[in-house]
Amino acid sequence: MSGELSPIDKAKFVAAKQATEFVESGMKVGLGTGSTAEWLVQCLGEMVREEGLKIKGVPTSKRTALLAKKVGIDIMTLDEAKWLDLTFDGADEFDENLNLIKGGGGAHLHEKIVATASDRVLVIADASKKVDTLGAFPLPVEVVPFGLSVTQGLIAETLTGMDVLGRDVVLRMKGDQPFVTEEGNFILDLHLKRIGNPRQLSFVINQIPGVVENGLFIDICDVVIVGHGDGRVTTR
Ligand code: ABF
Repeated sequence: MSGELSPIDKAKFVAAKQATEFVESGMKVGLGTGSTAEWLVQCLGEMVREEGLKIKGVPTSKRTALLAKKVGIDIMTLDEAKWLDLTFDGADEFDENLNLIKGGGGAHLHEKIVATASDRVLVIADASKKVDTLGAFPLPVEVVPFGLSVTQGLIAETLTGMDVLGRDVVLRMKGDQPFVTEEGNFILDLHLKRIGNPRQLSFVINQIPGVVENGLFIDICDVVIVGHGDGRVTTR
Protein backbone atom coordinates (compact mmCIF):
# COMPACT_ATOMS: atom_id res chain seq x y z
CA MET A 1 0.00 0.00 0.00
CA SER A 2 2.84 2.39 0.82
CA GLY A 3 4.63 2.02 -2.58
CA GLU A 4 6.84 4.97 -3.51
CA LEU A 5 5.63 7.77 -1.27
CA SER A 6 6.72 11.35 -0.77
CA PRO A 7 8.29 11.95 2.69
CA ILE A 8 5.09 13.61 3.94
CA ASP A 9 2.86 10.76 2.79
CA LYS A 10 5.33 8.24 4.17
CA ALA A 11 5.17 10.03 7.54
CA LYS A 12 1.36 9.89 7.52
CA PHE A 13 1.34 6.25 6.42
CA VAL A 14 3.79 4.99 9.06
CA ALA A 15 1.90 6.84 11.81
CA ALA A 16 -1.38 5.32 10.62
CA LYS A 17 0.12 1.84 10.36
CA GLN A 18 1.50 2.06 13.90
CA ALA A 19 -1.87 3.30 15.19
CA THR A 20 -3.61 0.13 14.01
CA GLU A 21 -1.83 -1.76 16.80
CA PHE A 22 -4.31 -0.20 19.23
CA VAL A 23 -7.28 -1.83 17.48
CA GLU A 24 -8.84 -5.13 18.55
CA SER A 25 -11.66 -7.16 17.06
CA GLY A 26 -15.05 -6.22 18.48
CA MET A 27 -14.17 -2.56 18.98
CA LYS A 28 -16.34 0.38 17.99
CA VAL A 29 -13.95 2.87 16.40
CA GLY A 30 -14.34 6.56 15.57
CA LEU A 31 -12.91 7.37 12.14
CA GLY A 32 -11.54 10.90 11.69
CA THR A 33 -11.35 13.06 8.62
CA GLY A 34 -8.41 14.29 6.52
CA SER A 35 -5.55 12.77 4.58
CA THR A 36 -3.81 11.19 7.60
CA ALA A 37 -7.03 9.66 8.91
CA GLU A 38 -7.64 8.30 5.41
CA TRP A 39 -4.37 6.36 5.58
CA LEU A 40 -5.64 4.84 8.81
CA VAL A 41 -8.97 3.89 7.24
CA GLN A 42 -7.09 2.24 4.38
CA CYS A 43 -4.92 0.26 6.83
CA LEU A 44 -7.96 -0.83 8.88
CA GLY A 45 -9.74 -1.87 5.67
CA GLU A 46 -6.80 -4.06 4.75
CA MET A 47 -6.94 -5.72 8.19
CA VAL A 48 -10.69 -6.31 7.80
CA ARG A 49 -10.29 -7.86 4.35
CA GLU A 50 -7.12 -9.85 4.91
CA GLU A 51 -6.93 -10.62 8.64
CA GLY A 52 -10.60 -10.93 9.55
CA LEU A 53 -10.57 -7.92 11.87
CA LYS A 54 -14.13 -7.22 13.00
CA ILE A 55 -14.84 -3.60 13.90
CA LYS A 56 -17.66 -1.11 13.56
CA GLY A 57 -16.61 2.34 12.39
CA VAL A 58 -18.27 5.66 13.15
CA PRO A 59 -17.18 8.15 10.48
CA THR A 60 -16.85 11.87 11.24
CA SER A 61 -17.65 12.98 7.69
CA LYS A 62 -19.33 11.87 4.48
CA ARG A 63 -15.91 11.65 2.87
CA THR A 64 -14.65 9.23 5.51
CA ALA A 65 -17.90 7.24 5.39
CA LEU A 66 -17.50 6.72 1.65
CA LEU A 67 -13.90 5.57 2.02
CA ALA A 68 -14.69 3.26 4.94
CA LYS A 69 -17.44 1.53 2.97
CA LYS A 70 -15.19 1.25 -0.06
CA VAL A 71 -12.42 -0.50 1.87
CA GLY A 72 -14.82 -2.92 3.61
CA ILE A 73 -15.33 -1.42 7.08
CA ASP A 74 -18.85 -1.75 8.54
CA ILE A 75 -20.09 1.65 9.60
CA MET A 76 -22.76 2.86 11.99
CA THR A 77 -23.91 6.20 13.33
CA LEU A 78 -22.73 7.56 16.68
CA ASP A 79 -26.27 7.21 18.01
CA GLU A 80 -26.28 3.53 17.07
CA ALA A 81 -22.86 3.03 18.66
CA LYS A 82 -23.69 5.14 21.75
CA TRP A 83 -20.07 4.99 22.94
CA LEU A 84 -16.76 4.18 21.26
CA ASP A 85 -13.70 2.25 22.40
CA LEU A 86 -11.28 4.30 20.38
CA THR A 87 -11.20 7.22 17.96
CA PHE A 88 -8.43 7.96 15.47
CA ASP A 89 -8.09 11.37 13.90
CA GLY A 90 -5.61 13.79 12.39
CA ALA A 91 -4.82 17.34 13.55
CA ASP A 92 -3.67 20.63 12.14
CA GLU A 93 -1.44 21.36 15.15
CA PHE A 94 -0.60 19.70 18.48
CA ASP A 95 1.42 21.00 21.40
CA GLU A 96 3.37 19.26 24.17
CA ASN A 97 0.23 19.06 26.34
CA LEU A 98 -1.52 17.18 23.50
CA ASN A 99 -3.90 20.06 22.94
CA LEU A 100 -4.89 20.42 19.31
CA ILE A 101 -6.15 22.70 16.60
CA LYS A 102 -8.48 20.84 14.26
CA GLY A 103 -11.00 21.82 11.63
CA GLY A 104 -8.84 22.73 8.65
CA GLY A 105 -11.02 20.27 6.76
CA GLY A 106 -14.20 21.80 8.19
CA ALA A 107 -15.25 18.68 10.13
CA HIS A 108 -14.21 19.60 13.68
CA LEU A 109 -17.77 19.66 15.05
CA HIS A 110 -18.43 16.02 14.24
CA GLU A 111 -14.83 15.17 15.17
CA LYS A 112 -15.20 16.73 18.62
CA ILE A 113 -18.54 15.02 19.30
CA VAL A 114 -17.13 11.64 18.26
CA ALA A 115 -13.86 12.11 20.19
CA THR A 116 -15.74 13.14 23.34
CA ALA A 117 -17.80 9.94 23.13
CA SER A 118 -14.69 7.72 23.09
CA ASP A 119 -12.74 5.94 25.81
CA ARG A 120 -9.47 6.84 24.06
CA VAL A 121 -8.51 9.34 21.38
CA LEU A 122 -5.42 8.73 19.28
CA VAL A 123 -4.18 11.45 16.99
CA ILE A 124 -2.00 10.51 14.06
CA ALA A 125 0.13 13.21 12.51
CA ASP A 126 3.29 13.91 10.59
CA ALA A 127 6.01 15.68 12.56
CA SER A 128 5.29 19.08 10.95
CA LYS A 129 2.12 19.35 13.06
CA LYS A 130 4.08 19.66 16.34
CA VAL A 131 4.28 23.25 17.63
CA ASP A 132 5.58 24.89 20.79
CA THR A 133 2.53 27.16 20.97
CA LEU A 134 -0.76 26.67 19.14
CA GLY A 135 -2.01 29.35 16.78
CA ALA A 136 0.11 29.57 13.63
CA PHE A 137 -2.65 27.54 11.96
CA PRO A 138 -5.86 29.63 11.81
CA LEU A 139 -8.38 28.48 14.42
CA PRO A 140 -11.64 27.30 12.78
CA VAL A 141 -14.90 28.28 14.48
CA GLU A 142 -18.18 26.84 13.18
CA VAL A 143 -21.01 29.40 13.34
CA VAL A 144 -24.67 29.39 12.32
CA PRO A 145 -25.43 31.43 9.18
CA PHE A 146 -28.08 33.55 10.97
CA GLY A 147 -26.54 36.82 12.16
CA LEU A 148 -23.14 35.93 10.71
CA SER A 149 -21.73 39.47 10.72
CA VAL A 150 -22.89 40.04 14.31
CA THR A 151 -21.24 36.81 15.47
CA GLN A 152 -18.11 37.71 13.51
CA GLY A 153 -18.01 41.12 15.23
CA LEU A 154 -18.53 39.63 18.69
CA ILE A 155 -15.70 37.17 18.15
CA ALA A 156 -13.38 39.97 16.99
CA GLU A 157 -14.34 42.06 20.04
CA THR A 158 -13.76 39.11 22.38
CA LEU A 159 -10.27 38.58 20.94
CA THR A 160 -9.17 42.06 22.06
CA GLY A 161 -9.08 40.78 25.66
CA MET A 162 -7.31 37.51 24.85
CA ASP A 163 -3.68 36.44 24.90
CA VAL A 164 -3.29 36.21 21.12
CA LEU A 165 -1.08 37.98 18.58
CA GLY A 166 -3.36 38.27 15.54
CA ARG A 167 -7.06 39.16 15.50
CA ASP A 168 -8.33 38.68 11.93
CA VAL A 169 -11.61 36.78 11.72
CA VAL A 170 -12.10 35.53 8.16
CA LEU A 171 -15.13 33.80 6.64
CA ARG A 172 -13.96 30.60 4.95
CA MET A 173 -14.88 30.56 1.27
CA LYS A 174 -15.19 27.84 -1.34
CA GLY A 175 -14.88 29.60 -4.67
CA ASP A 176 -17.10 32.68 -4.46
CA GLN A 177 -19.48 31.17 -1.86
CA PRO A 178 -19.05 30.59 1.89
CA PHE A 179 -17.80 27.11 2.75
CA VAL A 180 -20.74 25.15 4.22
CA THR A 181 -20.23 22.38 6.80
CA GLU A 182 -22.15 19.10 6.88
CA GLU A 183 -24.43 20.71 9.47
CA GLY A 184 -25.20 23.60 7.10
CA ASN A 185 -23.08 26.11 9.03
CA PHE A 186 -20.25 28.49 8.10
CA ILE A 187 -16.63 28.54 9.32
CA LEU A 188 -14.79 31.60 10.58
CA ASP A 189 -11.00 31.18 10.57
CA LEU A 190 -9.30 33.12 13.37
CA HIS A 191 -5.78 34.21 12.41
CA LEU A 192 -4.30 34.43 15.89
CA LYS A 193 -0.62 33.55 15.19
CA ARG A 194 -0.14 32.60 18.85
CA ILE A 195 -2.68 31.32 21.40
CA GLY A 196 -1.30 32.00 24.88
CA ASN A 197 -4.14 30.32 26.80
CA PRO A 198 -5.99 27.78 24.62
CA ARG A 199 -8.27 26.55 27.42
CA GLN A 200 -9.51 30.07 28.21
CA LEU A 201 -9.91 30.98 24.55
CA SER A 202 -11.91 27.84 23.80
CA PHE A 203 -14.25 28.50 26.72
CA VAL A 204 -14.78 32.18 25.93
CA ILE A 205 -15.41 31.68 22.20
CA ASN A 206 -18.00 28.98 22.86
CA GLN A 207 -20.00 31.39 25.06
CA ILE A 208 -20.79 33.64 22.09
CA PRO A 209 -24.31 33.11 20.68
CA GLY A 210 -24.05 31.93 17.10
CA VAL A 211 -20.90 29.91 17.76
CA VAL A 212 -21.49 26.19 17.41
CA GLU A 213 -18.00 24.88 18.21
CA ASN A 214 -14.38 25.91 17.92
CA GLY A 215 -11.49 23.76 16.71
CA LEU A 216 -9.46 23.72 19.93
CA PHE A 217 -9.36 20.20 21.41
CA ILE A 218 -8.32 20.60 25.05
CA ASP A 219 -7.79 17.50 27.22
CA ILE A 220 -9.41 15.32 24.58
CA CYS A 221 -6.41 13.62 22.99
CA ASP A 222 -4.73 10.76 24.89
CA VAL A 223 -1.86 9.89 22.55
CA VAL A 224 -0.26 11.42 19.46
CA ILE A 225 1.46 9.03 17.09
CA VAL A 226 3.95 11.01 15.05
CA GLY A 227 5.26 9.80 11.71
CA HIS A 228 8.54 11.08 10.25
CA GLY A 229 9.60 11.30 6.63
CA ASP A 230 12.39 8.74 7.15
CA GLY A 231 9.87 6.13 8.33
CA ARG A 232 10.43 6.55 12.09
CA VAL A 233 7.45 6.73 14.41
CA THR A 234 7.46 8.39 17.81
CA THR A 235 4.68 8.50 20.38
CA ARG A 236 3.78 11.31 22.75
C1 ABF B 1 -8.94 16.51 10.33
O1 ABF B 1 -8.19 16.65 9.19
C2 ABF B 1 -9.09 17.87 10.78
O2 ABF B 1 -9.54 18.17 12.03
C3 ABF B 1 -7.79 18.49 10.48
O3 ABF B 1 -8.17 19.76 10.14
C4 ABF B 1 -7.33 17.75 9.28
C5 ABF B 1 -5.93 17.28 9.23
O4 ABF B 1 -5.77 16.87 7.91
P1 ABF B 1 -4.52 16.16 7.32
O5 ABF B 1 -4.39 14.86 8.01
O6 ABF B 1 -4.90 16.02 5.86
O7 ABF B 1 -3.38 17.08 7.54
O8 ABF B 1 -8.34 15.71 11.24
